[in-house]
Amino acid sequence: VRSVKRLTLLLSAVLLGGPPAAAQPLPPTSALAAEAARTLNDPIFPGLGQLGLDVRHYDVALTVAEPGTPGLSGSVTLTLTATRPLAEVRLDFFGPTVTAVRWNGQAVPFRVDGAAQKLIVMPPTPLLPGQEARLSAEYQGTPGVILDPDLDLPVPLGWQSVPGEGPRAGANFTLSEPNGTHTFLPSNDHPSDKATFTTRVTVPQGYAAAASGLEGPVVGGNGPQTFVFTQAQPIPTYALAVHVNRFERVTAPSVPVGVNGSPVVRRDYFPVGTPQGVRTVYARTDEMLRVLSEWFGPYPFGAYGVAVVTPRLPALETATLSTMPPTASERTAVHELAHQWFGNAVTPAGWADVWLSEGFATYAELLWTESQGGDGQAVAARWHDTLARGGTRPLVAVQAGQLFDRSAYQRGALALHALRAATGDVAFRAFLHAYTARFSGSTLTTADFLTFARARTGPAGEAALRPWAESPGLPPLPPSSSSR
Ligand code: MET
Repeated sequence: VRSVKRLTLLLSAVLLGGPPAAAQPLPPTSALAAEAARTLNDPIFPGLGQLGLDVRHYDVALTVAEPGTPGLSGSVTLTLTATRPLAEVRLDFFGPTVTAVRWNGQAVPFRVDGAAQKLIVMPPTPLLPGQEARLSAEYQGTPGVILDPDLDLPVPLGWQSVPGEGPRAGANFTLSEPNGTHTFLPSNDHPSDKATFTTRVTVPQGYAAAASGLEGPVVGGNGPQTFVFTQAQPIPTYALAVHVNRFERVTAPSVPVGVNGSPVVRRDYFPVGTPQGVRTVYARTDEMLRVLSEWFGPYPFGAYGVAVVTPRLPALETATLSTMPPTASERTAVHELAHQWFGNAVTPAGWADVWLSEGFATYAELLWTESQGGDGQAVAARWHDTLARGGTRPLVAVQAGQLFDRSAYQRGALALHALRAATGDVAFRAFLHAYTARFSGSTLTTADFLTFARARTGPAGEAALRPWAESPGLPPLPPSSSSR
């Protein structure tokens, strides 16, 4: 989430058992620029994605035979369409050895370009706009490790393995934002190409799997069991959760805050032996769902809860099932829940716009503080102080090291505080509801956001946002809106 940065790099490498022996050190993201001509040309990650490719659905099957070790075998079927003719499909992949690829059921040639992190598939005839195809890939072995020197994060991204120790069972899980999903899944690994997922995870007896979406019946008896999950609303690839552990699955009554008051299924996954103090952080999730849905509009998915992990990593808002370290606070719990609206349902079109996720999730911390009788303006003033002392930048990021910095988080949040101060609480709430209704299930840029704000809140709303979006300096602290 924040605070834990480079210092914990070594620590996490130790906790995670270090990168698997087979892993190659990665070139910096910038070295992948040559790939950019055929990619989505994201200014921060020029190598990611394929121009013209639209993945609609991933049907993923993963088998984890020895939890806590990095190895896995996988098979995925992608439902594809294209917006321009594609003579080859270039999926992001830095994963295990690919053993077979099929196109609409028929074996087709493929190659893996490790330097570009691509699985390149040659269909029998080009995929044309308006056509749909099914691409299946099978793979087995050790996922890659993405420890990007350009990205200021304390953790290798993607498929995580935590060896068992003493009473603690071995575990695996995904921690992929921004670009780790393609360590274990061939994918169009960019937030602009959201998709739905079916995730089937096969684990040894005694283990449980959890993943994004609603859980179906468990398949298998004595011996390995397969857990199946359906994520029916599109999400960005980095938000896919997969967890394997000896879990206690704790359910609670559903909360009627979904679209048209539909019930949101509540379940949390705690590793067996999780101390009560760690579980207590999530005791008020139902109230958080109510408070945030009043501000933001209906909760966008069918379920919510957390999966707790044992390493002290950053928390991540994996869809319907946030991934939480044992050290997470209630503030972090609110932050990750808010990302279900902002990040997972309403998604930045590229990594430069990540403040549209982090700024909104940070602002939710202030809204929660106020709902509990606390002083929101004092929270805003602390953020402003932090930026005044530590420096700041315009909201659109220009390099990887800025993605999770205080400007993405606190400056992004203060931009929303400024909009609220300019419009008043009633109009601000109406704006947030309209915003999630308009962009849920899709993506937008910062420019789209400013255009939408102007359309909904008028020139005054846009004028309040502009300096936060664009000024190189720090605009003044917005006043409390409760005075209006
Ligand atoms: N999006 C995360 C957050 O909640 C940060 C992820 S860092 C891998 O702040």
